[in-house]
Amino acid sequence: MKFARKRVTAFAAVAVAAALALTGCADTSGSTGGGDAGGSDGGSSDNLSITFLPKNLGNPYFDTSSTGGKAAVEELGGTFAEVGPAEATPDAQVSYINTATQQGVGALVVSANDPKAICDALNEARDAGVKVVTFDSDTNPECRDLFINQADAAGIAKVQVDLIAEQLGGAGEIAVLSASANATNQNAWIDLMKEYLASDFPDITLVETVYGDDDDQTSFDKTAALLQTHPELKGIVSPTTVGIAAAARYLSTSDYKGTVAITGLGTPNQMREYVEDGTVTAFALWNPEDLGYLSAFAAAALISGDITGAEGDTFDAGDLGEFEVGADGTVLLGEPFVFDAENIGEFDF
Ligand code: RAM
Repeated sequence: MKFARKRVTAFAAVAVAAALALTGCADTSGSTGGGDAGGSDGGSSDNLSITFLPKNLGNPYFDTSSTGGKAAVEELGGTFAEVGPAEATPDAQVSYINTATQQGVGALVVSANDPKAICDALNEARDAGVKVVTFDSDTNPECRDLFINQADAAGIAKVQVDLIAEQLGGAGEIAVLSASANATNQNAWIDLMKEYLASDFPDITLVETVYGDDDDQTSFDKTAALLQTHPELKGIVSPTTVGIAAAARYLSTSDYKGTVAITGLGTPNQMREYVEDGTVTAFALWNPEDLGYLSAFAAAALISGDITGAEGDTFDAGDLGEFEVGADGTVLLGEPFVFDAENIGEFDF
């Protein structure tokens, strides 16, 4: 697989993420204060204080995206911070947005738990001169300057359906174990999965979608409940790195191991043991470190006034090269990648 940034950075990413997890702290290296904030109407500024706000803290996926973001901000000579709530609930990010606005950060880089719930806070931030970049999970477009999309939503839906269809032999009952009920990214992918299932896999029935809230224990318990409620269940698709790891852990020590398939979106480091013990055949993802790195470069380009977020704007993203803003203020990182027993040993994130 050709992830655009050097793999060695992914190794470093894991070490930092592990250290953050151990201390239980957000990385606030570099203060987020001050600076002459420019306007969101295309004004320019040299206030390269960039704050990342993931859906929640304690998720290795976001630890890795923040590692990429931090590397980019440091490369640009700015100050990086990461803040966020413990739980991925719709409005839990509002207070963090308000604080960052009061601090006068140059940009906020946000993965939204809800497309609407944080909009007022984000627009107040923008009115105060903060550039707003969403990444991973978007808000409604009118609440941000840019959305950095990890991969085309239809492609993310397709790869997961293709994987479960292959693992099931094209027929049987499946369920979806998602993140939180309002998550923009998972809901978009699930809608597209349903369309693709209906058009291409008439013998696969999606019997239920449940929500583990991107919480490990909730996801684990929801997996157990699904298997109890649906005795004919043949597979689970979990389009969240938290959900798929919790479901695989449940299956790995249960009688369902090897008979109920689990696939979806996972990080190689969290899924490795379940691939090695035969619980999991294959799953997909992109490189979250690249996603964070690209998002930080996009934020910096907005802050400096190099771009406004208009379609056709181009900006430099360091090791990743040049990117162009597409329709609806969206920048696309790349394509999802499938991990399996053959290649998982090559990845460390
Ligand atoms: C979880 C989060 C994130 C999603 C990944 C695949 O880490 O829900 O938003 O993109 O899974």
